[in-house]
Amino acid sequence: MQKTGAQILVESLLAEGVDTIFGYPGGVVLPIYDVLYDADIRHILTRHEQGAAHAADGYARASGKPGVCLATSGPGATNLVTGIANAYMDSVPMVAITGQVPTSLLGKDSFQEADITGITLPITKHNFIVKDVNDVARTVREAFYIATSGRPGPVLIDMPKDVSVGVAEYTDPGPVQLPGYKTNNEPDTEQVARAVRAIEESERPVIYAGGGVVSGGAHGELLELAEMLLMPVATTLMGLGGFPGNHPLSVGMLGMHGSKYANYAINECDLLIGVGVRFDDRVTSKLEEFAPGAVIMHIDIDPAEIGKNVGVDIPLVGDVRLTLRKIIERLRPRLASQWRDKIGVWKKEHPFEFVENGRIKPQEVIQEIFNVTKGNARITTEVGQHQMWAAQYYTFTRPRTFISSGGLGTMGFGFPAAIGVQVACPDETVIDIAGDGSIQMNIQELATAVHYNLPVKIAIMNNGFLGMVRQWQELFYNRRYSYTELDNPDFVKLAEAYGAVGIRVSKKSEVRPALEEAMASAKPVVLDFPIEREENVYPMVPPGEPIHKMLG
Ligand SMILES: Cc1ncc(C[n+]2csc(CCOP(=O)(O)OP(=O)(O)O)c2C)c(N)n1
Repeated sequence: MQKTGAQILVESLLAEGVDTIFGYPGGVVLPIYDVLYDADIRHILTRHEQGAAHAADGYARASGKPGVCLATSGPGATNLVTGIANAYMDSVPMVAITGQVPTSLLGKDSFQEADITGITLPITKHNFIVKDVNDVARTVREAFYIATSGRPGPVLIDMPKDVSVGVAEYTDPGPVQLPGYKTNNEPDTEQVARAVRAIEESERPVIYAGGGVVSGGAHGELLELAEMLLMPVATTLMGLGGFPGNHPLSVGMLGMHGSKYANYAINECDLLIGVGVRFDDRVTSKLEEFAPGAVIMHIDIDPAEIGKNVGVDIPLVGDVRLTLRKIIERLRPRLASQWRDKIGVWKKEHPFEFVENGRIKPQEVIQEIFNVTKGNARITTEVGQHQMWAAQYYTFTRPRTFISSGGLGTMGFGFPAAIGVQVACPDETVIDIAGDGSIQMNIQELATAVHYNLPVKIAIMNNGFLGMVRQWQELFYNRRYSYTELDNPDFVKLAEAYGAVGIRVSKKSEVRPALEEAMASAKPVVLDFPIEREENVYPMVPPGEPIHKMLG
């Protein structure tokens, strides 16, 4: 049957199992919106395209399914850019669809024209401009395949208006055939054998687990491997929840604001097993002194990651879950118990610490959020000190429960992401732990949350500063607080103006009841916690120092 490009697009999305799109309309996507009017897909109208991209990202991270966002050409498309880059840096499967001016107007500086495939080339796994309506169905199939296979990532489809209104026969394009695109799922048998030998020979092994464990669904295998040899497990920010934070073998997060015991363990280990990690500089700090005495093993599905930042002795390119399984099958259990005992002592001697002084402390607020939710909430964060406190003081025991902008560090991510998470998990408690600076970057999405009855909670750690930047100014710029002090709106009134609930907490004794009230509410709630203005995040590895040399 003959169909328009827009109809074929929507049918193709349905064929990929898409049930939700986050988007914002405009002139050249009107044909697509017209089809969506009665399609069996839920469209969430955000208040900014950046919000749509982050919501699709949050939806994908929480559900494991690809997130889909849709925007018009020109400014609509460029407003998606930060969200696409964010998904790219954190390897999140996403399909972004943009409208484009008609093919006859391309390259003529036409109204609302932007070369979005050119702009997003370095921040997408792949992108397409569809110039023939006969290619729509196949392009959508390929886009979803590329976004979700191998190392996941965002794929963009640019749809010129004449393609959306053009007509063609709709037939299912069948299985994807991309001879130039290969994923490396099976690890090399010889390398697996080397890995097993190295693990069996090591006295002081440490596992360093990243976002690849979460996105690769390898948490079960990771737990099994760690328990077989009593190996301590450190995670990156992205890896939180990939290993239960309350497990005796967990040493929590490593790196710049990681635990002291995780960083000491990395410094003294003789074997470092990186699983689905990038050896990011926030983790390694001074590269020459990172894990100085260790044989380095790296398991990753993306061969381009191996050796990118550190020299790797034992590379294992393959699906993380499959590779761990192959290692487990060959490994003989043997317990590195002396090493475990040593780490146990570090854990006792160097816990996370803060000074209690009767005022509202962000660390305590986060502990209370953990207590009130019994650790069962899905937590998103913005970027800054509050993000690090959330990582340090909330214990994540399940994958896909901590959702944060790791690679790009995008302020304004957490709240729209929380909207996407709440859409994906309607029966769960979703909380955005925010800073007063970050929340103002996408606060307009309160209207979205209210409109769709999404009971997302926002807990603002309000220090009247761009806190993380202020902390660096305090420590490294002689307290010269250049443009980091904030005059904030009244967040309670702002919440109410949007139709949400606003709660201000002025005393420590009110923290718990306020949180209980918020969790019991069926509405979006903004909680304003005035915290100490100059509270710092510790421990901290100063930039350029080796990771075992921490302040605080
Ligand atoms: C879009 C964007 N702009 C600037 C930055 C740089 N930056 C990192 S943390 C931070 C301060 C965040 O302040 P706030 O949200 O109030 O959180 P706090 O650190 O006080 O918890 C800034 C400006 C960023 N990460 N993202």
